[in-house]
Amino acid sequence: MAYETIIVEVEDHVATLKLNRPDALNALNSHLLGELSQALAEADRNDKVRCIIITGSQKAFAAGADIKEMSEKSYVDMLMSDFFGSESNAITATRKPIIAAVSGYALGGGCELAMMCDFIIAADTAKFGQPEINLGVIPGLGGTQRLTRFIGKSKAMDMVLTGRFMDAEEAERSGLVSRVVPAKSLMEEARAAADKIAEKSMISTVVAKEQVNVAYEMTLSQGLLSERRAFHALFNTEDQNEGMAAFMEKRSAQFRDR
Ligand code: CO8
Repeated sequence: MAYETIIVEVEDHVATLKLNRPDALNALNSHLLGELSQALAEADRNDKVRCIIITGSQKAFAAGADIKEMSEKSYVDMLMSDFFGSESNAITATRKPIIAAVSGYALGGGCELAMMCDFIIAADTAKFGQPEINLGVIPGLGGTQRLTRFIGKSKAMDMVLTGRFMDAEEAERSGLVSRVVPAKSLMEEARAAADKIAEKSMISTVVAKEQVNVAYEMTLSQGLLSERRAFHALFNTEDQNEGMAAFMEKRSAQFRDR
């Protein structure tokens, strides 16, 4: 399907979704987030796709929600449309792994979109921030919640209350991103990570993603039980037989998602 605000490329087992509003530094408006949700749902349904990358341009992953779109809205408009509610739910409902490949600005909703992905690979040019306080509002897509879980209260308060930007090195040191790579090799590194993920059994990949996310929603004892039961259940798959047999036979596993 053709989109206006994102470019979708499926190559081998990886779908790359590139945010494409260059004149607005990829600001997230309803149209873009609607298309992104649709493209993610499509990638989730496509049996060929085993991993997804969301990226932006060199200058901006996304410089936030579109301030021009929001500026005229009233409380009632926001409430009654549940502004960006269904789109953000659709993004986090994606079952396949999503890597955010971030170069340049990831601000406000852009930083929050990156945090909705499963992990973030940052170019050394990346800048993260929650500057909504400068607009007289607060983060609305997870910046007070996910960011606090990622980097802890003190740094999250610092970012959210001052609106300052964090560079890639600080973001890695703080646990916001999983790795920092030179800007010129960002897509190559993201692609290599996606290819690695694509080699695994899709069954254990989907279950692993679910279980890491369980850690954000449950107590430790509930989470550990959930993980153990999911682990037990994987012993009902051909891919578990194959993975363990391949180890013992000193060959690489040929997973068939069964
Ligand atoms: N929204 C709309 N347009 C934008 C945005 C944005 N967030 N960011 C940049 N643009 C536009 C600019 O207006 C400009 O367009 P034009 O040429 O037509 O004036 C173009 O992109 C280029 O931007 P700049 O000229 O400003 O580029 P600079 O290199 O000088 O500056 C910055 C880059 C520092 C990134 C600067 O553009 C900036 O500060 N942008 C705004 C950052 C920001 O405040 N982001 C937070 C937005 S609010 C938000 O994200 C809330 C999310 C929660 C939603 C909740 C739903 C429930």
